[in-house]
Amino acid sequence: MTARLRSAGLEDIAAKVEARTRLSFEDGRRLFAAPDLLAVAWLANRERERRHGARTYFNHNLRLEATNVCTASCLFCSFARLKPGDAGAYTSSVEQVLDKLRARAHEPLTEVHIVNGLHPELPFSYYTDLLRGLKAVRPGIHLKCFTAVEIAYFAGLYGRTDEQVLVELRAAGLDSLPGGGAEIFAARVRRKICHDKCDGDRYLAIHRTAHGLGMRTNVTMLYGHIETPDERVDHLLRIRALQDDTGGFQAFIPLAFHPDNNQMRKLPPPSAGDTLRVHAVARLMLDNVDHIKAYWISCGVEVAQTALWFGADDLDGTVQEETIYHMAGSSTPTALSTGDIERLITDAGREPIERDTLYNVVRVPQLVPACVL
Ligand code: V47
Repeated sequence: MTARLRSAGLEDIAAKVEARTRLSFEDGRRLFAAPDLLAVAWLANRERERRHGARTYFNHNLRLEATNVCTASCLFCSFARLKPGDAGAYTSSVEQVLDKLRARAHEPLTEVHIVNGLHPELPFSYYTDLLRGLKAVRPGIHLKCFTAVEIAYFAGLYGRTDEQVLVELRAAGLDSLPGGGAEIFAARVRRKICHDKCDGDRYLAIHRTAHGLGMRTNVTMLYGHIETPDERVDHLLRIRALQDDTGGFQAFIPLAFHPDNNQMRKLPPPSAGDTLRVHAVARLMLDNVDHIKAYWISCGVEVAQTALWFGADDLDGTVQEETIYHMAGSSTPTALSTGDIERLITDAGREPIERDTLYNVVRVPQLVPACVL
């Protein structure tokens, strides 16, 4: 591989990775530009295996979106409806959301992941009742709910600080924050694609506050639209800088832009090659984040499976109900069983580990690859 890395012009970066020397902005830029994708992958995979060996994580989770009413008008969003009463707008009652969890009483779920629109009329008690209700239905369940963008919106709407919002939601049962809403931190991009929601600094400040309160969070990057490679690297370095201070991020999740039914529908979706490269570069640049997640709903099942050799060590989970990506054109199933995920991982030559949200091991499935059956 040394000769190949040399001819790919990546020998110095390989030496840094080997010596565990932190990669620079310029290194990130070169990794995005290097034509030899498999050389980049090789470096990322070595780093992935150094941290996790063949272990590949997934969880048994349930994804819910309680309302799609959203005052923000993000150009990439196919899910949101501006006002209650607009065609296709819905807001579930707390009981309707709880019923979705009750209906899965027989499933060994460990996590509920909720992301909503920014609804202008619901009372704060809707969210605290929701959390309390979910915990009453399944006391042991981990509630990973509300993006930093939602937390910022709650603070403005209900006249609280970000910290007060987090403290009150936590008292009602919130356990961690999902990574949604990060998009691209660069102000140039945010002004164009999501001008009316919180900026990158506020997103990161809310994660910092959550970490300070002892909560773990995830962080994402929406790629493959109008961002430049430099803006991707900038995004990764801002995450790395916060992680140096707090250590509170558990996983980084690249999110592939889906163009159907939104205002950026003229753009093509990112290619498989670009998707695999983003996972690989993230693994190399984010030297202080433990997990790189290939969210199969976003990058597709086959590419997610391949990403397990491009730096990713996690596939997210069973999901079960998903609308954000399917309204934007995702052609994946909306759910996978734990058996499906275990088989995908094993067939990729990796070792499935069922985890909980905090990466505690729940179960180590025993499977053999289909090719030896
Ligand atoms: O915030 C919206 C993105 C996010 C589109 O924390 C789109 O474990 C692509 O954050 N094309 C929600 N992306 C999903 C999310 C997430 C997913 C999986 C795991 C975790 C985690 C978090 O989806 C939004 C936005 O960035 N999004 N529309 C679209 N058309």
